[in-house]
Amino acid sequence: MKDKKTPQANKIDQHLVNNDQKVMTTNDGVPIYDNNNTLKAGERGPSLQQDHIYFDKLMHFDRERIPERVVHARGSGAHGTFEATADMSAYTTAAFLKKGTVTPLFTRFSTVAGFKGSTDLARDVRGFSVKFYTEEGNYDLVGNNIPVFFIQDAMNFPDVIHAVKPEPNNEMPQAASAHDTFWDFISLMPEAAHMTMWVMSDRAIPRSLRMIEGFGVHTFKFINAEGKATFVKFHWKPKLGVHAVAWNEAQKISGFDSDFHRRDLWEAIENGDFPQWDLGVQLIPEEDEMKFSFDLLDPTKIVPEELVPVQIIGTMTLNRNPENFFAETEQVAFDPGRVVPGIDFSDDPLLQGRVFSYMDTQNYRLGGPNFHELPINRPINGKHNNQKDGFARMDVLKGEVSYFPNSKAEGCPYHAMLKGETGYQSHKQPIDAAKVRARSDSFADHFTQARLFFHSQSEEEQEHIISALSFELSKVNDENIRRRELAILNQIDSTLAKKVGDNLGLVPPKELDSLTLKFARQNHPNYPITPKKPEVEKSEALRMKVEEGKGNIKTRKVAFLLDDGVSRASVDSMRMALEAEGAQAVLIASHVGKIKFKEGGEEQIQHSYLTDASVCYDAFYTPEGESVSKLAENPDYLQFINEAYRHCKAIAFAKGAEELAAKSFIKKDKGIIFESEDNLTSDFIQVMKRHRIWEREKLRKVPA
Ligand code: HDD
Repeated sequence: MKDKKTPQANKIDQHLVNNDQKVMTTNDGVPIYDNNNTLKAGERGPSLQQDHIYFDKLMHFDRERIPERVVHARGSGAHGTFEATADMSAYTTAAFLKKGTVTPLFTRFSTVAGFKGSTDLARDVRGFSVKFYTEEGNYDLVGNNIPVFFIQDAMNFPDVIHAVKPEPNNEMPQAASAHDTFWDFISLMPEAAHMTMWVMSDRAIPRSLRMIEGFGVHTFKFINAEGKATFVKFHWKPKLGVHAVAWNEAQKISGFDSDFHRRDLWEAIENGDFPQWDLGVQLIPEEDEMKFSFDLLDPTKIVPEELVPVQIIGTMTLNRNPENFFAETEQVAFDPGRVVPGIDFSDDPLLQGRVFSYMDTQNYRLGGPNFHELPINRPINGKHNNQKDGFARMDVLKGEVSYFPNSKAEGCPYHAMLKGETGYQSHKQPIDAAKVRARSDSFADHFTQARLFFHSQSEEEQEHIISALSFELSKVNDENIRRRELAILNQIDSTLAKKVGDNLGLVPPKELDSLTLKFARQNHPNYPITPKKPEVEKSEALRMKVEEGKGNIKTRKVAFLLDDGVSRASVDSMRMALEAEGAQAVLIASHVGKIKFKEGGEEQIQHSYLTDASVCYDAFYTPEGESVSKLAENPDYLQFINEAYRHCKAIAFAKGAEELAAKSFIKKDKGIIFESEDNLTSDFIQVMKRHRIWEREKLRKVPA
């Protein structure tokens, strides 16, 4: 499975360059004799202008960087496949959704605000883009891990991005929304209220890219063979569950390993632990368009799963890392406008605007109109048209004809209708309207679903949202902005607003700020408009918390904290139990290289207290042996377990190692496993399945 070559992989393989046993050449293939010295007039003399070998090398080097993506610059990608598992033919003609079809794909995950080299653990939305290389051309599903967006109309996109990116005068802060301009904008845009709740929730600090959901966000349309449309919402559901880290932990991971998510994805795929997501759809008949309390075209709204259930229609597996980051992950060009027959756009004004922006940005970022010819972007069924020339054209068009209609090439390439074949046909949606720049009042309910989200969270998740908002707004300098946002929070939930207000030393205003109202009334002159009664007031599907007895520990990283003299038996019994559940044991000692066991024998290890930190692991185990007395004197070890305790992780101690807990801030709770009191391996695994003991946070905070 690991090396399974899909048709897309074969396309890329044609361009792979293998330097094994090859002499180094210039870009024209001339063998290079000396790659160390420029051409000079004498050994100590000036360099000569005729050094074409040096110029060839530097000219290329000087042009190695291309503009990074204006948003979603930081990302990681992988190849994989999608297998359709349900019969969707009643709704769509899309060939890749025919039951049993396996389609190659490339997926790129990203953060939004940070630059290309910024930390993976920023509090931010995660991009979730999938390019399906279908038999009918490329289909791009360019979504996020949050099912709604900040704004309703594409016209505001540059504004929200300018507000969240580093401020233009001093280019600070990097990859962070905790600053004045972001909250200034958000507090003037009540339509952002719902997305704000999501982005302040644990969804914005995932444990792994393999543990995020994905959403198409907008309502799209499926079109069937009769030309009938059905509204559709897309969902990706990760097989590993949805999990987050703690905020204090996220900040520290950013220092210890700012590639944390990229590394996690890469290593999982290298190890053969292929991440998988089910693709789900919510289907809404066209006739039901106006049936809901919210507008289906409004990208700040979800369709609650209790109202329209998600049906699983296939599975994505990521099973191959890119050969070359730049050629594939950087040059891949996603575009929500790339749709295949059977899929069409709804009139969501954000989606409509996106259809222009992506093609435009790729033309700029990838240097012209031939970016489709880059190996990662090529459709597997080939492309045939009369488009030609332009910068970096790679295809060599044969013959004298580059126009249509023609007789000289027998009308080829012909358009499908000429031979009565099917091709892409847009949904024949009737339109009879006046041209206006305006917004429908059906988009004016900004708080009902923000409330739905907040009220659907567990108590711990709600506390995290309150802390996140308090953190962010504390970093805002302008008190008017803080107050304006508190007024918005007060419209969502008064306890939420009060708790955040207490942390800011402010009483939340009852009414929306006059400036917020002024801007809202530009879209809706009668704002605020009484909202319709929602169909659903709480949705289990919006929670991340893992229920007792559910979840799994596959691919979780467990740190074995030890030193020379550790008992091999104590290490191996736990290691076997964890590996049987698909988790990984990582041995950490005061030095890398060989560690010596109490029973004799050695093992080569890669990690030490110098190189690693507790924040990069899911759970902790201290085996017994002569190592225990060494760890008792090791402040790095104590830092490991104190921090693990603070971040609500499972921590286990073998019988002879339990005394170490007394040296730390740890107090026994159900996440602390003592071999003398608990069933060491099975209780440890059981606690890890719940991901975190979040309740510990409330009961006891410790310095770490
Ligand atoms: Fe966007 C990139 C997702 C609204 C304009 N967007 C980009 C990427 C993702 C999204 C995942 C990264 C693609 C990759 O991995 O290469 N964007 C979204 C979602 C949105 C959204 C889910 C709302 C539902 N975006 C949006 C709007 C506009 C853009 C309204 C402009 C009108 N987005 C862009 C862009 C980017 C982009 C400027 C930057 C790099 C790129 O396209 O390829 O065109």
